[in-house]
Amino acid sequence: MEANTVIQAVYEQVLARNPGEAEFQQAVKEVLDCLGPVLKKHPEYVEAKILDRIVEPERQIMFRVPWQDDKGNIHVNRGFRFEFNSALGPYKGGLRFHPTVSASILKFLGFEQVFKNALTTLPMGGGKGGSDFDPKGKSDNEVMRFCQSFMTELFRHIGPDTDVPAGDIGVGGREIGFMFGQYKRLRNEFTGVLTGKALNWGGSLIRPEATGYGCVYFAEEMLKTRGQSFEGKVCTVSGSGNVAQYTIEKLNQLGAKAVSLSDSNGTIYDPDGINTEKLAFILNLKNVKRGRIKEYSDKFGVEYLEGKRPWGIKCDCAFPSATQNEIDVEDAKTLLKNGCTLVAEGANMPSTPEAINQYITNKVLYGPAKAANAGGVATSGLEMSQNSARLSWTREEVDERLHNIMIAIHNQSYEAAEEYGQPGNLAMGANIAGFVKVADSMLDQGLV
Ligand code: NDP
Ligand code: 2IT
Repeated sequence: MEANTVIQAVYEQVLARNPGEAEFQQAVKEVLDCLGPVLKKHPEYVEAKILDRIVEPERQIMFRVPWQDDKGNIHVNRGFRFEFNSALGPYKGGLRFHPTVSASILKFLGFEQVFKNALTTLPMGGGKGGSDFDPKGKSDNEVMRFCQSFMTELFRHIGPDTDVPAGDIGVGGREIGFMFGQYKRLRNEFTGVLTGKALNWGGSLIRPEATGYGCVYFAEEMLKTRGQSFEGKVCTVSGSGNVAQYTIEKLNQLGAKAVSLSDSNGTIYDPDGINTEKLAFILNLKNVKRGRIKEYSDKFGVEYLEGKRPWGIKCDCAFPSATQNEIDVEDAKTLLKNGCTLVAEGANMPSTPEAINQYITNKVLYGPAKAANAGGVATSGLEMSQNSARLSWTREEVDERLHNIMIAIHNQSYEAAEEYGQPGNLAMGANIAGFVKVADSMLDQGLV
């Protein structure tokens, strides 16, 4: 069968089997659309039905999570883990706690994770999980009771050689701690079953910084291909959580000026730049006080754009670091009109397909999520290595490994794009490089 006919048939099967799951369908289409030339070159993938197999999670787990709030009221949330692909190693990927979490959201994230993890050069399969639980406005005790209940079911499905979850939206150091404690109690084992742990008990230096730092390292490689650096570049950043915070820290270190942050209520615009002192305020506001970004504008007297995202602000480089589909085609056109020449995705799937088209046709330096934000999971992989060896590396050692991994991901994506006839198209290059590694491993392992 002709490559495009195969791809179309697989896509139609995905639509039929996953009705109404718009985000999952979007993520699958974005990858499939890049694979035509690969199937032409590798008829063995078609023969072995690699595409049909790769779009179907190996295992899907869905469970009830009952918990009690501080007043004694009972709540029931839904818990999930999608164990997508284990061709390269144990399932690996974060847990998201957010009211919008659904099978569609977690399947899109799990699917993306498979190729992202392949690009990291480390031995990790792909998975994703989470819950529609909303940590906002909950006390520490409520979050702890929820995490304990969630792990009381999840523990039987995971393990350091089986499936190793980590953080994502709404899951940071606090939640990882509560879940690790419960896992240890249920199994009577101290193992590296979760990553993003605190430093005292098995965490890795640089893991908190890794996604943001990695995204900026990746963007720096893109700039280098045009003989440029970050010195003096004006950058917009969305979100104000883990990824946004450390993206700004690294941009500052490299001489750029980050001028925005946001949350789901609005955006702050600070034309003087979010310097070290202001960033320290954000870390305390978001990670300790768990407040809203508006408080930044009250404190530093800058503009607050209620209900708006940062894409109307003039910039050289944009770092979407909040959530999926946060840049639509109109936002992309506005970015281009204002002279933006680089988009590096800290968030997963932050750009709609039409926005991506704008970047590609206008030769924007575009770092797709599965390449640009892979530094987080890569450093989780480094945390797993340190746990297995029962030792910890210095900050400098982990940072250097992270930096080299981001350079390697850029090079693999760049080279695959050239090899398959679309030089400079890193979205295509990343999809192909990640896919080929997983597909070859699936072939090696027989019909599983
Ligand atoms: P956090 O929970 O630390 O922060 C999330 C930020 O995004 C908050 O500012 C939040 O605002 C905002 N946000 C979340 N959902 C929405 C929404 N629906 N609309 C508008 N704003 C929203 O998460 P992370 O920083 O860890 O994750 C951010 C993105 O990066 C996600 O796409 C995640 O998948 C991705 N990512 C994370 C990695 C990691 O290691 N943590 C690794 C790779 C990718 P509010 O407080 O109002 O909800
Ligand atoms: O999307 C992602 O890559 C993450 N949330 C990090 C996953 C991990 O296992 O560190």
